[in-house]
Amino acid sequence: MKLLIALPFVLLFSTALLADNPVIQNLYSADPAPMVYGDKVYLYTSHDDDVTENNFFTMRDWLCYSSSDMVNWTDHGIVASLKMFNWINVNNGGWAPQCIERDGKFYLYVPIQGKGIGVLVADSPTGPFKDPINKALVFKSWDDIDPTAFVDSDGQAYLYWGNPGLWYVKLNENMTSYSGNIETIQFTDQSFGKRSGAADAKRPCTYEEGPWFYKRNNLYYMIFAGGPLPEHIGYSTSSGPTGPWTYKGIIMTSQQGFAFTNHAGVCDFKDNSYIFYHNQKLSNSGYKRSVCVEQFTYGNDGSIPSITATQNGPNQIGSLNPYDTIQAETICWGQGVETEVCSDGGMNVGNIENGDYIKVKGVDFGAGADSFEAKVASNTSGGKIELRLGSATGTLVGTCGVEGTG
Ligand code: FUB
Repeated sequence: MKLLIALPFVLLFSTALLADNPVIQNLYSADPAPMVYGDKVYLYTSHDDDVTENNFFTMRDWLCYSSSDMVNWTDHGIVASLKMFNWINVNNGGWAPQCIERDGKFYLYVPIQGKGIGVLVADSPTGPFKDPINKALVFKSWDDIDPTAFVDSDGQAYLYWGNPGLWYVKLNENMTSYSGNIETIQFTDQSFGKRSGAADAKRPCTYEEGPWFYKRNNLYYMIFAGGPLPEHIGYSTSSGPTGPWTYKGIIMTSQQGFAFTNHAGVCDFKDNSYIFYHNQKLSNSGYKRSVCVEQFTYGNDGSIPSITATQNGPNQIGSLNPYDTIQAETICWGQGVETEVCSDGGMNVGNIENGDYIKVKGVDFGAGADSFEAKVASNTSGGKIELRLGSATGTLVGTCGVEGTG
């Protein structure tokens, strides 16, 4: 566990139902893309900068988090950035990502707004990622954003993407090239929903952007952000990977998101189903969004119910074992702290000031604990970490003194 300590600070072991949404509190995250691998969900997100330039999206890199219980999330920091692409020279436009695994390699598909879709590859879900092709994987126009990839059971992989159109290619087995043409999905009210308000040739139905493509029980799903603005989340299904698509309705209404965009990622994990989305709850700005998650249950016919955005988020799966080494940057809810790259490797929690806290949820102390160890440094005169139960003013169960270490 690594903490850079400044002043008294509270580590909170919570059993109480405090807000767990948004999932990430120390920075702005958007466009969630979950990937289940091993016994964890990896959550890739885009990253809205704290400082918005030109009153538009200001996005330069992509983040990764992981969880084995859906409420405590470990911060893996920035795993990819625009700087990794030598064929562009831009400092903005890192929009909605998706990472998928194939044969032990991890492929991160990212749009670089206005420049096409790039692909990065790594040997682990958290990187290091590298650009294996040194060019855009696809590029037609501005419309090439929001990639979603899926490997079907017959081994054929697909990449869908687009705003305001929806296109796909068949990816080759290497996942970094494709065969055949870029195909265009034809929109009708029956396939992607009748648009309320003005429809035009470019936006004839509800589909706007943010496709999320997967198969479950032999039914193919296309989740998408629908218009008009503010966006809602809708979905269509098909019996085949390339359609024909049948519109199935709205999953999350536009009133649920409170941002002018929304963007969904869906996964099954440990027998539960989850939808990730984003809102502007922490900023009140559509350019400073935050990722949230809800649990849901599919209908027997594969339908997705209408989902309400909540503050509490999903139920915890199992409990957190405090006798394992827990990274400090494993957080259910944090206040005041920041995470950063640690000079010892990995990440650490820093910028800690008096009264800041981290909540970790559902900690199982078993028969009880005698001691607490932390790996710490302080460039002030030190401080103390207080361990409290239930809330930041809850029962004090331990105090860890920290010397100034320089
Ligand atoms: O995050 C930038 C853009 O906003 C995404 O590419 C869209 O899906 C929308 O969320």
